[in-house]
Amino acid sequence: KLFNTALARYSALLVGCSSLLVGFSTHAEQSSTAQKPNVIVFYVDDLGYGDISPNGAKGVSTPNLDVLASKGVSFSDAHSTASTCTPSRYSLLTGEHGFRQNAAILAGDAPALIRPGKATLPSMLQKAGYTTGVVGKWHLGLGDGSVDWNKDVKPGPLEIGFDYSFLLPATGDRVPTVYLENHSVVDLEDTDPIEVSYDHKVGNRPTGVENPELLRMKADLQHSQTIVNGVSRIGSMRGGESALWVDEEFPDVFTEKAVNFIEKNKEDPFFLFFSFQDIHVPRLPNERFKGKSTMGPRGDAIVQMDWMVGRLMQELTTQGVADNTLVIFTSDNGPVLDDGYDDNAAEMLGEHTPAGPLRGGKYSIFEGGTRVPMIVYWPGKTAHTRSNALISQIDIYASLANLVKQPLAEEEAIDSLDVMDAFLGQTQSARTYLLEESAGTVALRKNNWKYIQAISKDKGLPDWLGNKDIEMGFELTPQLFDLTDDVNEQTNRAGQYPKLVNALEQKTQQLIKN
Ligand code: NG6
Ligand code: CA
Repeated sequence: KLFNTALARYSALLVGCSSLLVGFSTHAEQSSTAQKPNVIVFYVDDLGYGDISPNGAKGVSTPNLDVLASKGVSFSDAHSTASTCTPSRYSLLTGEHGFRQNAAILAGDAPALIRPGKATLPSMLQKAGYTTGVVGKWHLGLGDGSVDWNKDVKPGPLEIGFDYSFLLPATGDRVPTVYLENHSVVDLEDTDPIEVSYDHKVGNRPTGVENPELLRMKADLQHSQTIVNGVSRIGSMRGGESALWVDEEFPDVFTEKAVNFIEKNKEDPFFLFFSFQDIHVPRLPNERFKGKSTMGPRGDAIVQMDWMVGRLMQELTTQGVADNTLVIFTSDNGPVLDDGYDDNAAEMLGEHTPAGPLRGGKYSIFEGGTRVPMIVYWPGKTAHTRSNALISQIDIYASLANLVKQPLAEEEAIDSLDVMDAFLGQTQSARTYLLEESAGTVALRKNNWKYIQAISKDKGLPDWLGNKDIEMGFELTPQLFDLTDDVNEQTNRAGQYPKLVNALEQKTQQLIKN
């Protein structure tokens, strides 16, 4: 297992050397001469492959991403590891598949999933001399089991490698609906302590179930508990009135925190994980973005997200660090229209296809679940190109480690490969094999083959997804697609290629074991 990983890292290194021989300047060469670059990961929530202009969006325009794509590398086959948030984020930050830790969508009061002592992308960068920060959505759990929001909330990001954190603790649709800066809830008053529960009602704030007349947006049953800012949420919360967030302020609050972080750390190399609430539900864009797309709140949230990217890119220039900053823009999973609130996302779609040419989306094991937008830009270092390299966010860890010359321990980032040359657009070859995950089910890409494991009989759709328009892609028999001429995964060729199915099943099992 370890040998394989080492071998893969070594061969990726050889690719780097050979490109050096033919006269490319590689990252290895650059980092010995240049200062270590700042790194920003823009991590959008639930943004589909087709949701941005560079990938053909119709109902919305994203001018700031157009600029990024016109200068950097824009990928057509880049993946999150999973089709939901928590496992994807887990993989990005640990270089390890979510299923190794049974990572599933977490409640808003779940304990920290990445435990102190675990090597992480930010802790690796800290060792390499970086100052590290996370701003935005977390959704990786906090605390040790029964988190007390009125005391120091830990362990959290600061215990696993971040020097600074400003968080939305779980998701926009989950309580507690407060910001957490480092260990403390922002603007909390001692006289009004917070209590959160995911199994019974606490306090007497109105709920969506009891007072639907107070709602600005209709919601399904799971999203019909405590009402905050006119929107019912998942989970129950009392107290913390002075600390409650206002959803419409997210774009300004989060960009301001990020601006401050950049300003404070511009002299040293920094790593910023900028994790959007957009375009997750509830979609409540700021007034100035309302009506800026033809698709209602979901499209307007995309415009807002694009503005935030532009705002921070501009700040890099203002602070004089743009030329030395490596920017990675991507999403945690594919798109979803109805995710619990009635905001007309499906009705207002028009010609727009959120997953582009792909089948499925968020929650799905089809390509639309994990194949997401990715743009990488590092002035003067990235090629200006579109790349069809098969690439995974899980590889950011080992690739950056090599870039900053930080050796990895044997048990560190075990699923991560150094494919920095592919990230920089210097080669179009990255992975041969890539695992995709959805609710514990896995699929394997081998180049353009896509193999989806059969699910066992007892494992059907999770109840709460049953009545939604979501194609999970789960079948009781194996599925095999040839994406070369069937990127929409329509024709199951498993019956035609039994030997290949068998080989891909063996390979899947081997990779899962690692
Ligand atoms: C689901 C929620 C959904 C969303 C998702 C997490 C229900 C019915 N649905 O459980 O609305 O919050 O969790 O999304 O409760 S993710 O992008 O963070 O994975
Ligand atoms: Ca998500």
